[in-house]
Amino acid sequence: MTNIFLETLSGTAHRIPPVWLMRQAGRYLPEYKEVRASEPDFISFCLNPEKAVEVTLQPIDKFGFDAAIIFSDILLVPWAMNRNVRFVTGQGPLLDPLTDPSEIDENSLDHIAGKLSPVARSLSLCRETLAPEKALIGFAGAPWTIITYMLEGQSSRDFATARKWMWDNDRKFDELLDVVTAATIEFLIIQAQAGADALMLFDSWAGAVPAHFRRRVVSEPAKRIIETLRRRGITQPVIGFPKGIGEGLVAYCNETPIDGIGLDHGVDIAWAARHLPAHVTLQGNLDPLSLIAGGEAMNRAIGSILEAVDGRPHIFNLGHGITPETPERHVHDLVNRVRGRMS
Ligand code: 1CP
Repeated sequence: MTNIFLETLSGTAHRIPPVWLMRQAGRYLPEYKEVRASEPDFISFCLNPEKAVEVTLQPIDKFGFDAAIIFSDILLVPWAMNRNVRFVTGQGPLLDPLTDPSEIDENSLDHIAGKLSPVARSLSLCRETLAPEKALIGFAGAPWTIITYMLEGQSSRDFATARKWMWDNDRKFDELLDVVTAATIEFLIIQAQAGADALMLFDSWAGAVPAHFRRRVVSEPAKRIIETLRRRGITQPVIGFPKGIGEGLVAYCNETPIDGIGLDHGVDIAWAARHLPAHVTLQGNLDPLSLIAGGEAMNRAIGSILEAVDGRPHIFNLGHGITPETPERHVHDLVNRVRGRMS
């Protein structure tokens, strides 16, 4: 049985590309909301393998996506580092803001694999259930994106605290990058060993990093993570998603040993198809809000992405996560349009 997601990620272009959507499990699905309501604490929900697998598979069963992404969260890493992480309904994540790397409990690094073992269990359970032609994706946040939550203590618009900290604390910032990089590696290794077919590194807030620091803060940690995975025997392909870095994507693709690159909706896909190195598989970049409009506007946008990447290995996806307001009907329409069946 061929797995077109994995074939595409290893460099084979398919006439009909594989398709999945970032944040495909979640609040736009009534059946997700039902399971979610049974586990009010979000971290306990992520660490409940039976429930995590159930919601991971919901969008596969419903829409027939080519890949499932395990239900978990990037903020489980600071949680496993003993930072006080909680999710407050209507407010998002809250953390006690870190003011100095010395506040990090270094011993916590020895226990990352143990504390996050329920996520590994979710992956192995999920891999047993998932059809062989579907791929299973494990993931982590990239160090910078995790650090923004650790320093800001919450979601942010401009990441002023984290950016100011970067300029004020040269050596300490590197220390922080080192420790979060080490924790991220442990999280990805247990996911790969448990049965993830591919790994994705979400650097959702890479666009906030001044270009001056991009190599050190975005590319170098990604490079170190992937090189360490390879040294430790992990062979699964890795997709990088440095959101919002525009022209910086060329350097990122050349500076990191990634197999695939996630493209946000701010990137001109025709430019990406022409300028990003040929050995990297492209993924993305439909604006998630086009799924709210649906109809011809969405179909035209899908058509122009397919046209721009024609001949290059490409995994169809959004430029960022699907939003809770998305009508399910439009998700079905998207999958049909990508697979060439107009409904
Ligand atoms: O109430 C709820 O149900 C919580 C909503 C939710 C969900 C469904 C959160 C809280 N996390 C998740 C799951 C999740 N998070 C997945 C697996 C589900 C899937 O994709 O199908 C994944 C891949 C993530 C990754 C994630 N979490 C990212 C990176 C991707 C991205 O969208 O940029 C980030 C930044 C987070 C942090 C996070 N988790 C949740 C919230 C509300 C936030 C903050 C987001 C922000 O700061 O804007």
